[in-house]
Amino acid sequence: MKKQNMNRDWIATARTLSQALPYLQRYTGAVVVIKLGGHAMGSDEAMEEFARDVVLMQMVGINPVVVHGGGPMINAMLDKLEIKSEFVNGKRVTDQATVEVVEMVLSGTVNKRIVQALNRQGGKAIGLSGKDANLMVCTQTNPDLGFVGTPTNMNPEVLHDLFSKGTIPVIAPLGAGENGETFNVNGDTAAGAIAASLNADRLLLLTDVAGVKDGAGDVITELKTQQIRDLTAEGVIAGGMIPKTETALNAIEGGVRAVVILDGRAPNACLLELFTEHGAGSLIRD
Ligand code: X2W
Repeated sequence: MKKQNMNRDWIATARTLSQALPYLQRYTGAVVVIKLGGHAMGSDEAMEEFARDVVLMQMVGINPVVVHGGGPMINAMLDKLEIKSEFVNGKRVTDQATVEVVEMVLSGTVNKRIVQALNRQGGKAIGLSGKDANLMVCTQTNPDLGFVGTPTNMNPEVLHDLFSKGTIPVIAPLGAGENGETFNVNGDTAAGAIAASLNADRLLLLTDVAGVKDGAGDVITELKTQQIRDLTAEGVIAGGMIPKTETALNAIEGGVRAVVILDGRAPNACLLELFTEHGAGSLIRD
């Protein structure tokens, strides 16, 4: 009995792989930018699973780029150091002391955790931030926010070099200022700007909600950009979803083919989205 069940499992696995063929063909050579938010980063097991999915993407011919956040990890370190921090419209007010902690946590701990997880799964990942090779040059967003940056000049050549070597870039959302400043960039904003600079085929925004919800609270699986604008005007899209949908609209305007907002804590979220008919979360396109 047990043996028969096991056979059935293996047959299902083989069928799943076979059914993935059209999707694998569709995405060969595609650039997929994955934003991994701090809230979507779970246990070591969840990180291992995420890493396995990204390495698999690379093995089947996709060029994945991971852009990460780490807001909760920055909060924990600021608390430890007794540095107070507040958010205005979803952006952390960032003074000199804060930006040093942001860089230490994002480029240090968080970035290297992801790099190591990918490498442990057999990938070849390299960690960098927007400062490396002037990937993301920023100007100050608003003097009231201190060292918070808006990406103004993207130099993605280094990413193409890494793709050609089969390397997976893992990017911390810090930007270089024209005068040598370090800018703290919202992770979604950075992912959108990087995806646009690469004319990415997909930007996957992994978060801790299932997707964009309608008035009844059900996830909308596919939306046009105009629907996003309408639902925002009606107040259906509100709160923490607004920075995500704004990122999606800007990315699409900047040349990204489609953006997906999905729950990064769901098992194999990225694979489900890319390689099955079912998809995951909310797909937004023009
Ligand atoms: C963010 C950068 C990290 C981030 C911050 O300081 O928290 C700004 O707010 P999540 O995990 O994606 O939220 N930067 C300007 O965006 O992390």
